[in-house]
Amino acid sequence: MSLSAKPLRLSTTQPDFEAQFTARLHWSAEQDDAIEQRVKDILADVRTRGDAAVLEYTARFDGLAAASMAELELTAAELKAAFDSLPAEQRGALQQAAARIRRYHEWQKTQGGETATYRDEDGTLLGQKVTPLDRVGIYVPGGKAAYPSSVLMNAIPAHVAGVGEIIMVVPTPKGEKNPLVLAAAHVAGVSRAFTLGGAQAIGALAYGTQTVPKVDKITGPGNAYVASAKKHVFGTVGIDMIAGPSEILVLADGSTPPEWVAMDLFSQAEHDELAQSILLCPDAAYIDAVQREIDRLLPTLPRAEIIAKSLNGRGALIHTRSMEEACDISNRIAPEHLEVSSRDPHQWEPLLRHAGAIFLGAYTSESLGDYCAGPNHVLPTSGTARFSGPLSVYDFQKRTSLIEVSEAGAQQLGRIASVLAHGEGLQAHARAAEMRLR
Ligand code: HSO
Ligand code: ZN
Repeated sequence: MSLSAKPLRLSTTQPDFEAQFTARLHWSAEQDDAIEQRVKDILADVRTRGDAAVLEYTARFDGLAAASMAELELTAAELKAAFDSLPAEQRGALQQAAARIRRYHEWQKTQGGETATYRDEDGTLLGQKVTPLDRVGIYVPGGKAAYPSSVLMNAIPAHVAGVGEIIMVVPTPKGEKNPLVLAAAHVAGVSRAFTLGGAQAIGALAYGTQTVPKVDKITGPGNAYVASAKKHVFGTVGIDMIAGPSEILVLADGSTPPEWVAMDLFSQAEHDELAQSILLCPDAAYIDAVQREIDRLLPTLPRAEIIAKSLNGRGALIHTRSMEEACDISNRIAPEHLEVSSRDPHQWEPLLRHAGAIFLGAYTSESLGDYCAGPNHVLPTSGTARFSGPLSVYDFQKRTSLIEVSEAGAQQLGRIASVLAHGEGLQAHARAAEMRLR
């Protein structure tokens, strides 16, 4: 079988561009009512029966029979042993990646992640106190999407934020553990870990069981069941976001070797048949060159089949009138990852407003960001970068307002509050303010 990958070729000058472009972008998480109902049932069952329910679902769905929850807990010694068992090269790479991710998030914490106050002229103190969450749960997918890098990207910001306890859950169908995932948990400072997955794991974290402690927030990606369960428990606990398939948009001026761009498009396509890779470029000959590299390189990749499905179904190579127009289109897409593959990326960066992460210049392959540049790789997808940003230390903290009104301040504020309270018909409010007037 010979595979081929032909992303949809479009030009912004063609008359039906808008229609074609919109159709290609369209993606919505299929709302499967059957899944919804099963998830609700599982959550309700875990809530009432706790460990017993979790054990039953784990045996049924993961083929992992355990007599007690203790058997499903990964001890700190086991995580460390997994780390020690790795080849030195992998241990080193995990540690170096972790150190860079930690450094970045430590810096991030100094950028608005700390308690701060100011005083009015009359001595009134105002500000916000920042405190970490007590306990968070991190969901790590199993199977084909088991990413040790995602363990680092979720657990390290939590650790840096000062979260007291980090509980990791990871499905291990048939009990097959992924040593790199366990090792990453060791490196990232996970407090406790369980071989649990699916809606039952989300339920255990959200409601707590006899063995699994109840957390305050759950982060991390998962399949349709996990996504649905996270939506249902939101409100009982916090959640990070609901992640869709991975996306990359490359904005190219034609100065980067086309094979680099082709491989970058592949790098997100290989995640998922539904992943989206798009090239925007004002140079038609360069787009031809990228397509030639796609043809040449595709057969060399083990995941060629997934890549081909992703590129044929959702990929696009778009010829634009100019780099400025390419920036406009990129803003409309609001991609998860945006590479500015240009000789002068800083010329274009100010025009780019919506993206999960922007990778500047030919050397900044998106894959470096996935593993070790330092910023978080958990990013908003499906256009949600219009209103949200990367997972961060701020997701593992909360803010509490601080207010200390001085005697002088109470005179001025008391008059304002009194007027507004009377206006709202709230006598006790008004008098509480008035009593403090001299
Ligand atoms: N690109 C993915 C993250 C990842 N890539 C993990 C490789 N491993 C997030 O969109
Ligand atoms: Zn990736």
